[in-house]
Amino acid sequence: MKICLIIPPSIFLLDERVFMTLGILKVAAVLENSGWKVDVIDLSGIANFENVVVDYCIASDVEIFGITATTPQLPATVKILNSIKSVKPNARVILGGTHVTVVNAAYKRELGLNIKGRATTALNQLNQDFDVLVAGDGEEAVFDALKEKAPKLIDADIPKSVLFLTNKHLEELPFPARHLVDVESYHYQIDNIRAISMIAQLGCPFECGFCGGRESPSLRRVRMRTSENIVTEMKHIFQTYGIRGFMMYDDELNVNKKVIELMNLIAETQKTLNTEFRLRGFIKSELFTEEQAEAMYRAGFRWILVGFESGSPIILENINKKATREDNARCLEIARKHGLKIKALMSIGHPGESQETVMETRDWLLKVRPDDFDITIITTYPGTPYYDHAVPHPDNPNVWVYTYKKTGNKLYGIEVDYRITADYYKGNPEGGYQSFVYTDYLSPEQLVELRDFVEKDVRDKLNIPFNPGAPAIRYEHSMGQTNIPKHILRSTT
Ligand code: B12
Repeated sequence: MKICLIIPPSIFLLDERVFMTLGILKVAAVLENSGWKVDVIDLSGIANFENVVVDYCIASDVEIFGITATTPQLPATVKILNSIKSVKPNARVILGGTHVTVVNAAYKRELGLNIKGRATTALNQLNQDFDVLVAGDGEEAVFDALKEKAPKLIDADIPKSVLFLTNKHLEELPFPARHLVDVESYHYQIDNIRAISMIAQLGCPFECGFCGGRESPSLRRVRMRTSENIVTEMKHIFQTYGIRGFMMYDDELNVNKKVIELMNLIAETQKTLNTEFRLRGFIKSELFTEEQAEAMYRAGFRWILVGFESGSPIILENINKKATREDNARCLEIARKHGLKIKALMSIGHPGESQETVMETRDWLLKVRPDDFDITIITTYPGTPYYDHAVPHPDNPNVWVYTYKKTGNKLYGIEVDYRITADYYKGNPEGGYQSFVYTDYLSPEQLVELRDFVEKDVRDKLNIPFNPGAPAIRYEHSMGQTNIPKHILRSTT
Protein backbone atom coordinates (compact mmCIF):
# COMPACT_ATOMS: atom_id res chain seq x y z
CA MET A 1 0.00 0.00 0.00
CA LYS A 2 1.52 3.25 -1.10
CA ILE A 3 0.44 6.87 -0.87
CA CYS A 4 1.99 10.10 -2.06
CA LEU A 5 1.70 13.13 0.23
CA ILE A 6 2.33 16.55 -1.27
CA ILE A 7 3.43 19.83 0.32
CA PRO A 8 2.50 22.65 -2.09
CA PRO A 9 4.83 25.59 -2.63
CA SER A 10 4.24 28.90 -0.81
CA ILE A 11 5.40 31.17 -3.62
CA PHE A 12 4.35 34.22 -1.59
CA LEU A 13 6.87 33.57 1.22
CA LEU A 14 10.23 35.33 1.02
CA ASP A 15 11.96 31.99 1.56
CA GLU A 16 10.09 28.70 1.53
CA ARG A 17 12.76 26.42 3.00
CA VAL A 18 12.77 27.90 6.48
CA PHE A 19 10.05 26.01 8.39
CA MET A 20 8.92 22.62 7.22
CA THR A 21 5.21 21.78 7.17
CA LEU A 22 4.74 19.58 10.23
CA GLY A 23 1.01 18.71 10.00
CA ILE A 24 1.22 16.48 6.92
CA LEU A 25 4.43 14.93 8.29
CA LYS A 26 2.43 13.86 11.34
CA VAL A 27 -0.05 12.18 9.01
CA ALA A 28 2.89 10.57 7.17
CA ALA A 29 4.25 9.23 10.46
CA VAL A 30 1.03 7.42 11.43
CA LEU A 31 0.70 5.99 7.93
CA GLU A 32 4.25 4.63 8.03
CA ASN A 33 3.60 3.19 11.49
CA SER A 34 0.68 1.22 10.18
CA GLY A 35 2.60 -0.25 7.28
CA TRP A 36 1.95 2.20 4.45
CA LYS A 37 4.79 3.16 2.15
CA VAL A 38 4.81 6.93 1.90
CA ASP A 39 6.33 9.19 -0.72
CA VAL A 40 6.49 12.86 0.26
CA ILE A 41 6.86 15.44 -2.50
CA ASP A 42 8.01 18.69 -0.92
CA LEU A 43 7.39 21.47 -3.42
CA SER A 44 8.54 24.28 -1.09
CA GLY A 45 10.69 26.59 -3.20
CA ILE A 46 10.21 24.62 -6.44
CA ALA A 47 9.60 27.07 -9.24
CA ASN A 48 8.12 24.65 -11.82
CA PHE A 49 6.28 22.47 -9.32
CA GLU A 50 3.62 21.25 -11.76
CA ASN A 51 6.34 19.57 -13.85
CA VAL A 52 7.50 17.66 -10.79
CA VAL A 53 4.00 16.35 -10.19
CA VAL A 54 3.52 15.31 -13.82
CA ASP A 55 6.93 13.58 -13.92
CA TYR A 56 6.20 11.79 -10.65
CA CYS A 57 2.80 10.63 -11.88
CA ILE A 58 4.25 9.30 -15.13
CA ALA A 59 6.98 7.37 -13.32
CA SER A 60 4.99 6.07 -10.37
CA ASP A 61 2.14 3.60 -9.98
CA VAL A 62 0.71 5.39 -6.93
CA GLU A 63 -3.03 6.06 -7.23
CA ILE A 64 -3.71 7.78 -3.89
CA PHE A 65 -2.56 11.30 -3.13
CA GLY A 66 -2.90 13.51 -0.06
CA ILE A 67 -2.27 17.24 -0.24
CA THR A 68 -2.09 19.76 2.61
CA ALA A 69 -3.10 23.40 2.16
CA THR A 70 -3.47 26.64 4.03
CA THR A 71 -5.66 29.22 2.31
CA PRO A 72 -2.81 31.05 0.52
CA GLN A 73 -1.50 27.72 -0.77
CA LEU A 74 -4.81 26.89 -2.44
CA PRO A 75 -4.10 28.29 -5.92
CA ALA A 76 -0.96 26.12 -6.18
CA THR A 77 -2.87 23.18 -4.69
CA VAL A 78 -5.52 23.38 -7.41
CA LYS A 79 -2.73 23.34 -10.02
CA ILE A 80 -1.21 20.25 -8.36
CA LEU A 81 -4.61 18.54 -8.41
CA ASN A 82 -4.99 19.29 -12.11
CA SER A 83 -1.48 17.99 -12.82
CA ILE A 84 -2.24 14.71 -11.06
CA LYS A 85 -5.55 14.29 -12.85
CA SER A 86 -3.98 15.11 -16.24
CA VAL A 87 -1.89 11.93 -15.96
CA LYS A 88 -4.04 9.84 -13.62
CA PRO A 89 -7.70 10.80 -14.08
CA ASN A 90 -8.83 8.04 -11.69
CA ALA A 91 -6.43 8.83 -8.86
CA ARG A 92 -7.97 9.61 -5.47
CA VAL A 93 -6.87 13.02 -4.25
CA ILE A 94 -7.45 13.80 -0.57
CA LEU A 95 -7.20 17.38 0.64
CA GLY A 96 -6.45 18.12 4.32
CA GLY A 97 -4.99 21.03 6.27
CA THR A 98 -6.09 24.37 7.64
CA HIS A 99 -7.97 25.63 4.60
CA VAL A 100 -10.47 22.75 4.56
CA THR A 101 -10.71 22.90 8.35
CA VAL A 102 -11.60 26.59 8.56
CA VAL A 103 -13.91 26.56 5.54
CA ASN A 104 -15.78 23.56 6.93
CA ALA A 105 -16.12 25.24 10.34
CA ALA A 106 -17.44 28.42 8.73
CA TYR A 107 -19.82 26.33 6.61
CA LYS A 108 -21.19 24.59 9.73
CA ARG A 109 -21.80 27.98 11.30
CA GLU A 110 -23.76 29.06 8.21
CA LEU A 111 -25.70 25.79 8.32
CA GLY A 112 -26.61 26.46 11.96
CA LEU A 113 -27.84 29.94 11.04
CA ASN A 114 -29.68 28.55 8.05
CA ILE A 115 -27.81 30.74 5.56
CA LYS A 116 -26.03 29.77 2.38
CA GLY A 117 -23.13 32.19 2.42
CA ARG A 118 -19.67 32.27 0.95
CA ALA A 119 -18.35 29.47 3.20
CA THR A 120 -21.04 27.17 1.79
CA THR A 121 -19.97 28.15 -1.72
CA ALA A 122 -16.29 27.67 -0.86
CA LEU A 123 -16.91 24.20 0.62
CA ASN A 124 -19.02 23.16 -2.37
CA GLN A 125 -16.20 24.20 -4.69
CA LEU A 126 -13.68 22.13 -2.74
CA ASN A 127 -16.11 19.21 -2.83
CA GLN A 128 -16.34 19.45 -6.58
CA ASP A 129 -12.59 19.71 -7.10
CA PHE A 130 -11.20 17.10 -4.68
CA ASP A 131 -12.19 13.47 -4.15
CA VAL A 132 -12.12 13.48 -0.34
CA LEU A 133 -11.83 16.38 2.13
CA VAL A 134 -10.48 15.98 5.66
CA ALA A 135 -11.31 18.71 8.19
CA GLY A 136 -9.46 18.88 11.52
CA ASP A 137 -6.91 16.43 12.95
CA GLY A 138 -5.64 14.12 10.22
CA GLU A 139 -3.93 11.34 12.16
CA GLU A 140 -7.03 9.15 12.54
CA ALA A 141 -9.17 10.69 9.81
CA VAL A 142 -6.72 9.77 7.07
CA PHE A 143 -7.58 6.09 7.52
CA ASP A 144 -11.25 6.86 6.88
CA ALA A 145 -10.24 8.84 3.82
CA LEU A 146 -8.38 5.79 2.49
CA LYS A 147 -11.35 3.43 2.82
CA GLU A 148 -12.74 2.25 -0.46
CA LYS A 149 -16.12 3.88 0.11
CA ALA A 150 -14.85 7.01 1.82
CA PRO A 151 -17.41 9.78 2.27
CA LYS A 152 -16.78 13.05 0.44
CA LEU A 153 -16.00 14.90 3.67
CA ILE A 154 -14.47 13.46 6.81
CA ASP A 155 -15.11 15.83 9.66
CA ALA A 156 -12.62 15.19 12.44
CA ASP A 157 -13.20 18.69 13.78
CA ILE A 158 -15.83 17.60 16.29
CA PRO A 159 -14.58 17.20 19.86
CA LYS A 160 -16.84 14.19 20.51
CA SER A 161 -15.65 12.37 17.40
CA VAL A 162 -13.16 9.52 17.86
CA LEU A 163 -11.13 11.23 15.14
CA PHE A 164 -10.55 14.31 17.34
CA LEU A 165 -7.28 13.90 19.20
CA THR A 166 -7.29 13.84 23.00
CA ASN A 167 -4.24 14.73 25.09
CA LYS A 168 -3.58 11.05 25.62
CA HIS A 169 -3.82 10.26 21.94
CA LEU A 170 -1.59 13.19 21.01
CA GLU A 171 1.03 11.85 23.40
CA GLU A 172 0.96 8.37 21.88
CA LEU A 173 1.44 9.52 18.30
CA PRO A 174 4.76 9.19 16.51
CA PHE A 175 6.77 12.38 15.98
CA PRO A 176 6.44 14.10 12.58
CA ALA A 177 8.17 12.09 9.82
CA ARG A 178 10.88 14.69 9.29
CA HIS A 179 12.97 12.02 7.54
CA LEU A 180 10.52 12.32 4.62
CA VAL A 181 11.71 15.84 3.79
CA ASP A 182 15.22 17.08 3.13
CA VAL A 183 15.98 18.53 6.58
CA GLU A 184 19.37 19.76 5.35
CA SER A 185 17.73 22.08 2.82
CA TYR A 186 15.79 23.90 5.56
CA HIS A 187 17.82 26.69 7.07
CA TYR A 188 16.84 28.65 10.13
CA GLN A 189 19.05 29.93 12.90
CA ILE A 190 18.51 31.19 16.41
CA ASP A 191 21.49 33.22 17.63
CA ASN A 192 23.61 31.62 14.88
CA ILE A 193 22.64 28.13 16.01
CA ARG A 194 20.94 25.88 13.46
CA ALA A 195 17.28 25.45 14.38
CA ILE A 196 14.24 23.42 13.38
CA SER A 197 10.55 23.95 14.08
CA MET A 198 8.41 22.00 16.54
CA ILE A 199 4.80 21.95 17.65
CA ALA A 200 4.50 21.03 21.32
CA GLN A 201 0.81 21.74 21.95
CA LEU A 202 -2.27 22.48 19.87
CA GLY A 203 -4.89 25.20 19.97
CA CYS A 204 -5.48 28.75 21.15
CA PRO A 205 -8.66 29.48 23.14
CA PHE A 206 -8.75 33.23 22.40
CA GLU A 207 -10.93 34.89 19.78
CA CYS A 208 -8.92 37.59 18.04
CA GLY A 209 -10.91 38.93 15.09
CA PHE A 210 -8.15 38.38 12.51
CA CYS A 211 -7.19 34.86 13.58
CA GLY A 212 -8.16 31.76 11.60
CA GLY A 213 -10.08 28.87 13.06
CA ARG A 214 -12.03 30.59 15.81
CA GLU A 215 -15.03 28.42 14.86
CA SER A 216 -12.87 25.32 14.67
CA PRO A 217 -12.41 23.18 17.81
CA SER A 218 -9.19 21.63 16.49
CA LEU A 219 -7.62 25.09 16.23
CA ARG A 220 -9.14 26.40 19.47
CA ARG A 221 -9.06 23.61 22.03
CA VAL A 222 -5.78 23.53 23.88
CA ARG A 223 -4.40 20.02 23.70
CA MET A 224 -1.22 19.21 25.50
CA ARG A 225 1.47 16.63 25.54
CA THR A 226 3.37 15.96 28.76
CA SER A 227 6.61 17.85 29.28
CA GLU A 228 8.47 14.51 29.07
CA ASN A 229 7.01 13.75 25.65
CA ILE A 230 7.89 17.19 24.28
CA VAL A 231 11.45 16.91 25.55
CA THR A 232 11.76 13.40 24.12
CA GLU A 233 11.03 14.93 20.68
CA MET A 234 13.76 17.53 21.27
CA LYS A 235 16.23 14.83 22.25
CA HIS A 236 15.26 12.82 19.16
CA ILE A 237 15.93 15.84 16.93
CA PHE A 238 19.23 16.55 18.67
CA GLN A 239 20.37 12.95 18.39
CA THR A 240 19.16 12.42 14.81
CA TYR A 241 20.16 15.70 13.18
CA GLY A 242 22.57 17.28 15.66
CA ILE A 243 20.27 20.30 15.79
CA ARG A 244 20.04 22.18 19.10
CA GLY A 245 17.92 25.16 18.11
CA PHE A 246 14.13 24.90 18.37
CA MET A 247 11.51 27.25 16.96
CA MET A 248 8.40 26.44 18.99
CA TYR A 249 5.38 27.05 16.78
CA ASP A 250 2.74 26.65 19.49
CA ASP A 251 0.23 29.48 19.29
CA GLU A 252 1.18 30.64 22.80
CA LEU A 253 3.59 28.71 25.00
CA ASN A 254 2.23 30.17 28.21
CA VAL A 255 -1.37 28.99 27.81
CA ASN A 256 0.23 25.73 28.97
CA LYS A 257 -0.33 25.65 32.74
CA LYS A 258 2.78 23.50 33.04
CA VAL A 259 5.05 25.84 31.13
CA ILE A 260 7.45 26.24 34.08
CA GLU A 261 7.70 22.46 34.52
CA LEU A 262 8.40 22.16 30.78
CA MET A 263 11.10 24.85 30.90
CA ASN A 264 12.76 23.21 33.90
CA LEU A 265 12.84 19.88 32.12
CA ILE A 266 14.30 21.44 28.97
CA ALA A 267 17.01 23.07 31.12
CA GLU A 268 17.83 19.78 32.90
CA THR A 269 17.93 17.84 29.62
CA GLN A 270 20.67 20.11 28.28
CA LYS A 271 22.82 19.27 31.27
CA THR A 272 22.30 15.54 30.70
CA LEU A 273 23.10 15.89 27.01
CA ASN A 274 25.99 18.20 27.77
CA THR A 275 24.85 20.78 25.29
CA GLU A 276 23.15 24.15 25.15
CA PHE A 277 19.82 24.65 23.39
CA ARG A 278 18.52 27.88 21.90
CA LEU A 279 14.78 28.37 21.62
CA ARG A 280 12.34 30.88 20.22
CA GLY A 281 8.57 30.93 20.60
CA PHE A 282 5.36 32.88 21.10
CA ILE A 283 3.71 33.96 24.35
CA LYS A 284 0.45 35.71 25.26
CA SER A 285 1.35 39.00 26.89
CA GLU A 286 -1.25 39.31 29.66
CA LEU A 287 -0.45 35.79 30.88
CA PHE A 288 3.30 36.41 31.05
CA THR A 289 4.93 36.33 34.50
CA GLU A 290 8.38 36.87 35.98
CA GLU A 291 8.56 33.21 36.88
CA GLN A 292 7.86 32.21 33.26
CA ALA A 293 10.46 34.64 31.93
CA GLU A 294 13.12 33.40 34.33
CA ALA A 295 12.40 29.73 33.49
CA MET A 296 12.33 30.43 29.74
CA TYR A 297 15.73 32.10 29.87
CA ARG A 298 17.14 29.14 31.79
CA ALA A 299 15.69 26.76 29.19
CA GLY A 300 17.58 28.59 26.42
CA PHE A 301 15.16 31.24 25.19
CA ARG A 302 16.83 34.52 24.32
CA TRP A 303 14.02 35.81 22.12
CA ILE A 304 10.27 35.64 22.42
CA LEU A 305 7.64 36.76 19.92
CA VAL A 306 4.48 38.51 21.02
CA GLY A 307 1.43 39.45 18.96
CA PHE A 308 0.85 42.90 20.48
CA GLU A 309 -0.87 43.88 17.22
CA SER A 310 -1.60 47.52 18.06
CA GLY A 311 -0.60 50.45 20.23
CA SER A 312 -4.15 51.81 20.17
CA PRO A 313 -6.51 50.86 23.03
CA ILE A 314 -9.58 51.13 20.81
CA ILE A 315 -8.04 48.85 18.18
CA LEU A 316 -7.02 46.31 20.85
CA GLU A 317 -10.69 46.31 21.88
CA ASN A 318 -11.89 46.01 18.27
CA ILE A 319 -9.57 43.03 17.75
CA ASN A 320 -10.99 41.45 20.93
CA LYS A 321 -7.38 41.00 21.94
CA LYS A 322 -7.97 40.78 25.71
CA ALA A 323 -4.48 42.19 26.38
CA THR A 324 -4.40 45.94 27.06
CA ARG A 325 -1.65 48.38 26.11
CA GLU A 326 -0.56 48.31 29.75
CA ASP A 327 -0.40 44.49 29.77
CA ASN A 328 1.78 44.72 26.69
CA ALA A 329 4.18 47.26 28.19
CA ARG A 330 4.44 45.15 31.36
CA CYS A 331 5.21 42.06 29.27
CA LEU A 332 8.09 43.90 27.62
CA GLU A 333 9.45 45.02 30.99
CA ILE A 334 9.36 41.49 32.41
CA ALA A 335 11.10 40.07 29.37
CA ARG A 336 13.80 42.72 29.49
CA LYS A 337 14.43 42.20 33.18
CA HIS A 338 15.11 38.53 32.51
CA GLY A 339 17.35 38.97 29.47
CA LEU A 340 14.77 38.02 26.84
CA LYS A 341 14.60 40.05 23.65
CA ILE A 342 11.19 40.71 22.13
CA LYS A 343 10.01 40.68 18.56
CA ALA A 344 6.77 42.67 18.50
CA LEU A 345 4.30 41.38 15.93
CA MET A 346 2.11 44.30 14.88
CA SER A 347 -0.72 44.59 12.41
CA ILE A 348 -2.92 47.28 10.92
CA GLY A 349 -6.18 47.23 9.00
CA HIS A 350 -8.48 46.35 11.89
CA PRO A 351 -12.07 47.62 12.30
CA GLY A 352 -12.04 51.37 12.90
CA GLU A 353 -8.35 51.75 11.92
CA SER A 354 -7.52 55.38 11.18
CA GLN A 355 -4.43 57.48 10.67
CA GLU A 356 -4.54 58.30 14.41
CA THR A 357 -4.66 54.66 15.52
CA VAL A 358 -1.82 53.69 13.17
CA MET A 359 0.23 56.58 14.60
CA GLU A 360 -0.58 55.34 18.11
CA THR A 361 0.98 52.04 17.08
CA ARG A 362 4.05 53.82 15.79
CA ASP A 363 4.35 55.96 18.92
CA TRP A 364 3.91 52.94 21.17
CA LEU A 365 6.69 51.07 19.36
CA LEU A 366 8.98 54.07 19.70
CA LYS A 367 8.15 54.29 23.40
CA VAL A 368 8.58 50.63 24.38
CA ARG A 369 11.46 49.99 21.97
CA PRO A 370 11.12 46.29 21.08
CA ASP A 371 14.30 44.55 19.89
CA ASP A 372 12.66 43.72 16.58
CA PHE A 373 9.19 44.02 15.08
CA ASP A 374 7.15 43.47 12.00
CA ILE A 375 3.98 45.12 10.87
CA THR A 376 1.53 43.53 8.49
CA ILE A 377 -1.81 44.41 6.97
CA ILE A 378 -4.37 41.87 8.04
CA THR A 379 -6.12 39.56 5.60
CA THR A 380 -9.68 38.38 6.14
CA TYR A 381 -9.07 34.67 5.53
CA PRO A 382 -11.98 32.26 5.79
CA GLY A 383 -12.20 31.04 9.38
CA THR A 384 -11.39 34.43 10.91
CA PRO A 385 -14.22 36.27 12.69
CA TYR A 386 -13.52 39.20 10.33
CA TYR A 387 -14.53 36.89 7.44
CA ASP A 388 -17.03 34.52 9.03
CA HIS A 389 -19.11 37.25 10.69
CA ALA A 390 -19.06 39.72 7.79
CA VAL A 391 -22.23 40.54 5.85
CA PRO A 392 -22.56 41.72 2.25
CA HIS A 393 -22.09 45.45 1.70
CA PRO A 394 -25.51 46.96 0.88
CA ASP A 395 -24.20 48.84 -2.19
CA ASN A 396 -21.21 46.84 -3.37
CA PRO A 397 -21.55 43.11 -4.02
CA ASN A 398 -17.77 42.77 -4.08
CA VAL A 399 -17.32 43.93 -0.50
CA TRP A 400 -18.07 42.34 2.90
CA VAL A 401 -18.57 44.28 6.10
CA TYR A 402 -17.56 43.14 9.58
CA THR A 403 -18.81 45.13 12.58
CA TYR A 404 -17.31 44.76 16.04
CA LYS A 405 -20.48 44.77 18.12
CA LYS A 406 -19.19 46.51 21.25
CA THR A 407 -17.94 49.62 19.45
CA GLY A 408 -19.77 49.48 16.12
CA ASN A 409 -16.47 49.96 14.27
CA LYS A 410 -16.33 48.43 10.81
CA LEU A 411 -13.92 46.60 8.56
CA TYR A 412 -14.53 46.23 4.83
CA GLY A 413 -13.09 43.17 3.06
CA ILE A 414 -12.79 43.04 -0.72
CA GLU A 415 -13.99 39.66 -2.03
CA VAL A 416 -11.15 37.37 -3.10
CA ASP A 417 -11.38 34.03 -4.90
CA TYR A 418 -9.08 32.01 -2.69
CA ARG A 419 -8.66 29.32 -5.36
CA ILE A 420 -7.06 31.83 -7.71
CA THR A 421 -5.56 34.76 -5.80
CA ALA A 422 -2.58 34.29 -3.53
CA ASP A 423 -1.07 37.75 -3.47
CA TYR A 424 -2.70 38.94 -0.25
CA TYR A 425 -0.04 37.63 2.07
CA LYS A 426 2.53 39.14 4.32
CA GLY A 427 4.50 40.70 1.51
CA ASN A 428 8.02 41.83 1.04
CA PRO A 429 8.44 44.64 3.60
CA GLU A 430 10.33 46.63 1.01
CA GLY A 431 7.33 47.66 -1.05
CA GLY A 432 5.59 44.33 -1.64
CA TYR A 433 2.39 44.84 0.32
CA GLN A 434 -1.18 44.90 -0.94
CA SER A 435 -4.33 45.48 1.06
CA PHE A 436 -7.65 43.75 0.51
CA VAL A 437 -9.26 45.56 3.44
CA TYR A 438 -10.24 49.15 4.23
CA THR A 439 -12.06 51.06 6.97
CA ASP A 440 -14.33 54.11 7.20
CA TYR A 441 -11.16 56.20 7.59
CA LEU A 442 -8.50 54.55 5.43
CA SER A 443 -8.53 53.16 1.88
CA PRO A 444 -6.51 50.04 0.93
CA GLU A 445 -3.86 52.29 -0.65
CA GLN A 446 -3.64 54.49 2.45
CA LEU A 447 -3.22 51.41 4.63
CA VAL A 448 -0.29 50.28 2.49
CA GLU A 449 1.26 53.76 2.56
CA LEU A 450 0.92 54.03 6.32
CA ARG A 451 2.27 50.53 6.87
CA ASP A 452 5.34 51.27 4.78
CA PHE A 453 5.82 54.57 6.60
CA VAL A 454 5.61 53.03 10.10
CA GLU A 455 7.97 50.21 9.18
CA LYS A 456 10.59 52.60 7.83
CA ASP A 457 10.17 55.25 10.49
CA VAL A 458 10.39 52.84 13.43
CA ARG A 459 13.29 50.92 11.93
CA ASP A 460 15.20 54.15 11.35
CA LYS A 461 14.49 55.60 14.78
CA LEU A 462 15.13 52.40 16.76
CA ASN A 463 18.01 51.47 14.50
CA ILE A 464 16.61 48.04 13.61
CA PRO A 465 17.78 47.17 10.09
CA PHE A 466 15.53 45.00 7.96
CA ASN A 467 17.20 41.62 7.74
CA PRO A 468 15.84 39.51 4.90
CA GLY A 469 18.29 36.70 5.72
CA ALA A 470 20.20 34.84 3.05
CA PRO A 471 18.74 35.08 -0.45
CA ALA A 472 16.04 32.44 -0.91
CA ILE A 473 16.92 29.43 -2.99
CA ARG A 474 14.53 28.70 -5.85
CA TYR A 475 14.96 25.24 -7.23
CA GLU A 476 14.21 24.34 -10.82
CA HIS A 477 13.20 20.81 -11.68
CA SER A 478 14.29 19.66 -15.12
CA MET A 479 11.30 18.32 -17.00
CA GLY A 480 11.07 14.69 -17.92
CA GLN A 481 13.26 13.61 -15.01
CA THR A 482 12.21 10.21 -13.75
CA ASN A 483 14.64 10.40 -10.84
CA ILE A 484 13.20 13.30 -8.92
CA PRO A 485 15.96 14.78 -6.72
CA LYS A 486 16.16 14.05 -3.00
CA HIS A 487 15.36 17.59 -1.90
CA ILE A 488 11.95 17.18 -3.53
CA LEU A 489 11.02 13.52 -3.13
CA ARG A 490 11.67 11.21 -0.18
CA SER A 491 10.21 7.77 0.40
CA THR A 492 9.70 5.27 3.20
CA THR A 493 12.76 3.03 3.20
C1 B12 B 1 3.90 27.10 11.88
C2 B12 B 1 2.97 28.05 11.18
C3 B12 B 1 3.48 28.80 10.14
C4 B12 B 1 4.95 28.71 9.69
C5 B12 B 1 5.22 27.45 8.90
C6 B12 B 1 4.14 27.11 7.93
C7 B12 B 1 4.30 25.70 7.51
N1 B12 B 1 4.94 25.48 6.40
O1 B12 B 1 3.86 24.81 8.22
C8 B12 B 1 5.15 30.01 8.87
C9 B12 B 1 5.78 31.06 9.73
C10 B12 B 1 5.99 29.88 7.59
C11 B12 B 1 3.71 30.36 8.58
C12 B12 B 1 3.37 31.24 7.61
C13 B12 B 1 2.08 31.59 7.34
N2 B12 B 1 0.99 31.31 8.05
CO1 B12 B 1 0.99 30.11 9.52
N3 B12 B 1 0.83 29.01 10.96
C14 B12 B 1 1.61 28.19 11.59
C15 B12 B 1 0.91 27.56 12.81
C16 B12 B 1 1.26 28.42 14.03
C17 B12 B 1 1.20 26.12 13.10
C18 B12 B 1 1.01 25.15 11.93
C19 B12 B 1 1.12 23.75 12.43
O2 B12 B 1 2.17 23.13 12.31
N4 B12 B 1 0.06 23.24 13.09
C20 B12 B 1 0.05 21.94 13.72
C21 B12 B 1 -0.32 20.87 12.74
C22 B12 B 1 -0.32 19.53 13.45
O3 B12 B 1 -1.62 21.13 12.28
P1 B12 B 1 -2.02 21.24 10.73
O4 B12 B 1 -0.95 21.82 9.93
O5 B12 B 1 -3.36 21.86 10.65
O6 B12 B 1 -2.16 19.70 10.29
C23 B12 B 1 -3.14 18.81 10.80
C24 B12 B 1 -4.47 18.84 10.05
O7 B12 B 1 -4.74 20.04 9.37
C25 B12 B 1 -4.43 17.66 9.15
N5 B12 B 1 -3.79 17.76 7.84
C26 B12 B 1 -2.92 18.66 7.38
N6 B12 B 1 -2.56 18.35 6.13
C27 B12 B 1 -3.18 17.23 5.79
C28 B12 B 1 -3.17 16.48 4.62
C29 B12 B 1 -3.95 15.32 4.53
C30 B12 B 1 -3.92 14.53 3.28
C31 B12 B 1 -4.74 14.92 5.63
C32 B12 B 1 -5.56 13.70 5.55
C33 B12 B 1 -4.76 15.68 6.81
C34 B12 B 1 -3.99 16.82 6.88
O8 B12 B 1 -3.67 16.73 9.90
C35 B12 B 1 -2.62 17.42 10.57
C36 B12 B 1 -2.31 16.69 11.84
O9 B12 B 1 -3.41 16.68 12.70
C37 B12 B 1 -0.59 27.73 12.40
C38 B12 B 1 -1.58 27.83 13.54
C39 B12 B 1 -1.92 26.47 14.05
N7 B12 B 1 -1.94 26.35 15.34
O10 B12 B 1 -2.12 25.50 13.32
C40 B12 B 1 -0.55 28.99 11.56
C41 B12 B 1 -1.51 29.12 10.35
C42 B12 B 1 -1.52 27.81 9.61
N8 B12 B 1 -0.88 30.13 9.52
C43 B12 B 1 -1.71 30.91 8.99
C44 B12 B 1 -1.34 31.97 8.13
C45 B12 B 1 -2.45 32.94 7.78
C46 B12 B 1 -0.04 32.09 7.66
C47 B12 B 1 0.48 33.11 6.66
C48 B12 B 1 -0.42 33.47 5.52
C49 B12 B 1 0.91 34.32 7.48
C50 B12 B 1 1.35 35.47 6.68
N9 B12 B 1 0.52 36.49 6.68
O11 B12 B 1 2.38 35.40 6.07
C51 B12 B 1 1.73 32.41 6.15
C52 B12 B 1 1.38 31.44 5.01
C53 B12 B 1 2.20 30.18 5.04
C54 B12 B 1 1.73 29.07 4.15
N10 B12 B 1 2.63 28.21 3.74
O12 B12 B 1 0.58 28.97 3.81
C55 B12 B 1 -3.14 30.57 9.35
C56 B12 B 1 -3.79 29.83 8.18
C57 B12 B 1 -5.24 30.20 8.01
C58 B12 B 1 -5.80 29.59 6.78
N11 B12 B 1 -6.98 30.03 6.46
O13 B12 B 1 -5.23 28.79 6.09
C59 B12 B 1 -2.94 29.75 10.64
C60 B12 B 1 -4.00 28.69 10.90
C61 B12 B 1 -2.87 30.74 11.83
C62 B12 B 1 -4.22 31.30 12.20
N12 B12 B 1 -4.83 30.77 13.25
O14 B12 B 1 -4.75 32.18 11.58
N13 B12 B 1 2.85 29.74 9.40
